[in-house]
Amino acid sequence: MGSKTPEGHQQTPDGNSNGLKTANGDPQITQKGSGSADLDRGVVSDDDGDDDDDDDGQGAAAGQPEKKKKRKRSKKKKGKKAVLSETPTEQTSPPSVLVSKLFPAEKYPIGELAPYVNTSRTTDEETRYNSRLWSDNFLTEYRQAAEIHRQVRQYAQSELIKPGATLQSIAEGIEDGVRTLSGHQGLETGDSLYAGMGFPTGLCLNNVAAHWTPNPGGKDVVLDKSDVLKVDFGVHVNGRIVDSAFTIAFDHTYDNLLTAVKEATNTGINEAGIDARMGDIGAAIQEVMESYEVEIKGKTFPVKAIRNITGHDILQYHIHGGKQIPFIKNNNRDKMEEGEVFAIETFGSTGKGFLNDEIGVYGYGRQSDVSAANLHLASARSLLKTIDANFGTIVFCRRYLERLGVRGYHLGMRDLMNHGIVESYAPLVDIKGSYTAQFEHTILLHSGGKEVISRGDDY
Ligand SMILES: [Co+2]
Repeated sequence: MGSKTPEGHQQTPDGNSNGLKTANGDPQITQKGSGSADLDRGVVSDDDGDDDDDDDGQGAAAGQPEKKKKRKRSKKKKGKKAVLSETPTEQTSPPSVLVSKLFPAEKYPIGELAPYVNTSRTTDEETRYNSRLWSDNFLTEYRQAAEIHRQVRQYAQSELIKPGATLQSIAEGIEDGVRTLSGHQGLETGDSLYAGMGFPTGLCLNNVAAHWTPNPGGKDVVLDKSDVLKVDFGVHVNGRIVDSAFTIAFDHTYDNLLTAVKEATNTGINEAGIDARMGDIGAAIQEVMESYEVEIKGKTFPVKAIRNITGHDILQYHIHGGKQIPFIKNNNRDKMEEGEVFAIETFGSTGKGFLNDEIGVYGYGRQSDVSAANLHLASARSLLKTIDANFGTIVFCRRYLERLGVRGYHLGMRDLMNHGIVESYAPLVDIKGSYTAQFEHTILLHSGGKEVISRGDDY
C-alpha cells in the first residue's frame, strides 16, 4: 500500500521539504498516525464518500478443494530466485490449510536474505537471524504472514485473476484465503486483530495506480484481457504487516512496463540496508525505471517513475510509519536503521507520473493519536467502538465493516472524519488512457542481514 506525498509537496530534488521526517512511533496530529501523508488536506470534504450506497453486494467465493503441491522455499544467496524443493506438506485450492499446520513448530520459510552492502556494519552472522532488537516472535510472526501472502497470491494468480473475473470475486477470494490460512475469520469481536488482512485488497486497473478496492453496492468491474491490474494486499499476524504487490497484464504490449517496475523495485531492495539514504535509493530506482519505454499501438511512451507516492516504513499495526522512500532523485538524507521494516514499492506510468485523488473511498484508518472526547454523535461513538474493537489502526474498507453486520455508518463515519479521528483514503489515478504498474516487497533490517520477507518464486 503506497504512501502518498502531501498535496503541494510532490517529491522534488529537495526531498527534505516534505515535512515527513518525523521519527517513528510518536505520530503527531499532522503526522496522521498512520504516518501516511496521504490526506494531509485537513478535513475530508463531502465529495469523496457517499457515492456508494449501503447495499450488501457480497457473494461468497467458493469452489471445490483440489489437491495442490506445496512447495517449500529455502534460504539462498542475494539476488537469486528462491530455491524450491518439494515437501510432503500440501495446500488446497482454494487455500484451506492453516499455514501453522503446514509448518509445524512454527518453522516458517525464511525470506530472501542478503548481507548489507551499503554499510560498514556488514554482518558475518548470516546464521544469526534473530536481531537483538526483536523478540523471536517478531520473526516468526513476520515469516508466517509472508508465507500466507505467498500462498494466497499463488492461488490468486493461478485461479482467481482471469479475464472475465469480477474484481469483487478476486478481492473476496484473496481475503477468504488470508483469513482462512491465518486461522482468524475476523467475525468475532477483536478476532481480526490477531491476524488477517493488513489493509484492504487493492485491485487497480490501468491508470488507477493505487488505493482502489470494491465497495459494497458498487457496480461489478470485470477484468478484461487488455487490462493492467495491480494487486496489492497485506497480511498481518499480531500486527506484523507484510505489504506486497504485483502487476498482471495478459497483453504483451505492457511487458516492458512491468519489467521496468519490477526491476526498479528490485533495485530499491538491493540499495536498501542499514545506513542507506532515501535519496540515494530513490535516484537508483528512477534511473532503472526510466531506462525503459513502452510501445502502445505504434506510439512510444517513456516509463516515468511516479513522483507523489512512495515506499514507507511499517510499524506494528501501522502500515505507514512516517518514513518515505521516493522513487525519484531527491536530497532526502534520512537513513534506514537497524530494526526497521520497510515496504519497498515502486510505481511506473506511461502517463504524467503524477497521481491525483479520484472520487470514491478505498478505506479508512483510525488515527490513534486523536482524542474522541469531543465526539457527541451517538452513531459516531458506536461506530468508533466497532472500529477500535475490530481494526484498531489497521486500515479497513466498507466491505470489512459490512461483513461484521455494520450498516448505515456513513453519517457516523463522516463525523469521525470531521473530527480527524478517522482518515479516509481516495483512489489515486494518473491521466486517463495511461497505464501504471507496481511491484512491492516488505523487507526487515535485522542483525542477520536484510530479509526480503515476502520474496517468492513469482516475484
Ligand atoms: Co505499501
